[in-house]
Amino acid sequence: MKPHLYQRYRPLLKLAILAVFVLFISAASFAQSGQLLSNAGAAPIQERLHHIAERYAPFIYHATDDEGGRQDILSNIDFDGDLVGNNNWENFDRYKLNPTVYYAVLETETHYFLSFHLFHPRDWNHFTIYLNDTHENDGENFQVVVRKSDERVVLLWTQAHYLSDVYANPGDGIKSGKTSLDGEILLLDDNGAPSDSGTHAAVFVEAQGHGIYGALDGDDVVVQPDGSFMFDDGSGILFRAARSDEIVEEPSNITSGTVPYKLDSMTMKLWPLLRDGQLTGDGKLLDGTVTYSDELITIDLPRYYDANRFSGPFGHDRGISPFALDFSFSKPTLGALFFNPAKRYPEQLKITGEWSTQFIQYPFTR
Ligand SMILES: [Ca+2]
Ligand SMILES: [Ca+2]
Ligand SMILES: [Ca+2]
Ligand SMILES: [Ca+2]
Repeated sequence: MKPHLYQRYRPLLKLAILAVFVLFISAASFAQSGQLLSNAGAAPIQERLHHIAERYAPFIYHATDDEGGRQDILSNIDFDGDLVGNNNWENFDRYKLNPTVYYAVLETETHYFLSFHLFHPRDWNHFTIYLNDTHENDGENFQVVVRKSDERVVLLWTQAHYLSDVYANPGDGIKSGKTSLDGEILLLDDNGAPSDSGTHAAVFVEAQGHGIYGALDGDDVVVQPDGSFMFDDGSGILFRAARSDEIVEEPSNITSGTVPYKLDSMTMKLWPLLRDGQLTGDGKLLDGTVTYSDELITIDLPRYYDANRFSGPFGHDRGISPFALDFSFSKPTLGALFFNPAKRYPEQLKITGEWSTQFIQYPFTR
């Protein structure tokens, strides 16, 4: 009796299933194993006070999701080679990221104000319910204030999901006012060890949603006296400014370790484009304009990154723009902490001691 067809061809069928399986696995590993295109971003630019940004460059303790953690790596805003926002969710899977911290420094007679911006191509989670809980492009900001007379970091302001927190240490002349202080600042020396005279403020960044907080706010990260550190959820990376001979590139280990970042000037790279109207609108990098105006500047201020991925009823444009710094996220003061922090802080906090409101070489002029 002839064997049943199935019996007869079973070895062949097995072979075919095996071949399909092998193809599938190799396709999956092809996609995952570094077949990404090189990072296509432009080289960083330095501004006049770059040395101040280096001296006070923050230590960023960034929690990472141990499964989708590549989405928690700091990126440059033009990783895919353009300053277009609405292709970034898609291009995230195509290009390598380049850990970058954007900065802008303002100077008065008495203080330096250092604005920092962190960017990720995706604000994400494992199961979106499309209520703007995930979105294309993610930006969050923070700011460090340095007293020039004793070169001390006296204030840290951080942004998380359109809200913000303020931190200052006792004895530095900054107390709660209309806005209450949320805690103290963890200061680190150049090696990342806690030190009262350290010049590097430490911040914590959440996985997935990427909100920023002072490192002492909660138990998310613990930094030991020797500079070693541990994340409460286990998985996370310390990003710190690159030293002179270090290469900056996307890390292969996304769950632990220390990764260098490069500093790139917003004042040099983004401000001229914003000023000239080339940065804002559908199809550009940023969108969602409101007007910010004070005695120094009147500007159409973009609140968000531009995007086109459906993410919920509040619209596609969600990630916070690098210029949208203030105690709240509403008009007309949004932008005040970026363009006029020397005026804005005394409106919200009690500040004693020297405090000039006159900027030196104010760069945001037309
Ligand atoms: Ca892009
Ligand atoms: Ca898109
Ligand atoms: Ca976010
Ligand atoms: Ca838009």
